[in-house]
Amino acid sequence: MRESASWLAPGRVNLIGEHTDYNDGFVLPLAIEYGCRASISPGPDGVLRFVSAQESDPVDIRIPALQPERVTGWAAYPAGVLWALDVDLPGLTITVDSDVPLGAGLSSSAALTCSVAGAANDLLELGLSPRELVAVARRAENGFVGAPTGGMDQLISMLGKAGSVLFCDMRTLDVRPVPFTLDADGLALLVVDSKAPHKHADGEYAARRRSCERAAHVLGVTALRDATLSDLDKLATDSEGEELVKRARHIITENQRVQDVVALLDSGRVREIGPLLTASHASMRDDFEITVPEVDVLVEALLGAGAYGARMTGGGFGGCVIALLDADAVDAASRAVAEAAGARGFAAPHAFVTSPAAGAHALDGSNAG
Ligand code: GAF
Repeated sequence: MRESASWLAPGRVNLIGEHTDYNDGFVLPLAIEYGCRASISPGPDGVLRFVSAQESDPVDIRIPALQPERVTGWAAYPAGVLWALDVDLPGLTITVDSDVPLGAGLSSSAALTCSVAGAANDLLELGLSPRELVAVARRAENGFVGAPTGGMDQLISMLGKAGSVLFCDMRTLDVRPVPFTLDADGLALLVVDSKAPHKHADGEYAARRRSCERAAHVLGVTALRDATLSDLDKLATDSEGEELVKRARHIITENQRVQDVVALLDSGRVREIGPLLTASHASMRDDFEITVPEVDVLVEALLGAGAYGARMTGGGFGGCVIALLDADAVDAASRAVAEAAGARGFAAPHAFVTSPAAGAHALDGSNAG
């Protein structure tokens, strides 16, 4: 075992492809410059000690108690990673410090799990590949924390590339970086955190997943990735027909939009992706029903301020909106969202420009030993 190991893993925004990951579909996320730094070193005998710069008290877990559903709160995420490694563990101290805004839909949890997975892999000299670490981080969230999420967030946090969005096939887990350097075109990607409270987000996420699985089952396909618009009539006869048609229509059209955006980016026609981003938002609002008034208002304000396209990003029910716009329109757009939210009595949004950052990596100076 080494003396210590430290990793940094980023949060993400998703350019397009929402709720398609657990339908074996396509996503196009980018890592952002906010991330979580995890340092791990040998700790007290038989104990895993979790310390967070964002929490007042450390959490101690005796190693035999490292079992799904026995750990709650923020420490369940890093604890889940150590559980998912499935190795005999010594006592360890795990220290984390994150600047990914919490509850904003920017994947603070993947930043946490991926940074801990990387640091633990180095400290314990396990030799796992980045892809194996993605699987560990995902197992932590699905199998230990109990969140039925789809895998996009861990994939981009671990494999993100500076200057590129990552085109991911969530069936094969093949990924391809697609250059996304907006500066050169005088463009910017603006992220606006609605600060809307996440109401019932966990239950609604699980409900959307169940509807998609049911729709796939009714159609006799492995996942909605395999369905087409001409299949929708077959869903209409199910007892939940109206809802299944809407949910499936979002997934089918969203998978197509991701591929259309990739084709446009590949041919350098960046501004032309705007209408596809906005169509994605309409589909999430009207068919998948995962937006809330706080984010719909922001999208309208951004389009009114001249954005080429705008959409909610992430799991939904609050969180962030992204917009593609001219770099010199950023200030006016930021003022427009503040005014629009204020006029409706919503929380003051927080806007920042982002660009694709690097994925998870070891930090210099760690791994001594
Ligand atoms: C959340 C989940 F964690 C992802 O797996 C994905 O489903 C996303 O919501 C929606 O696209 O971030």
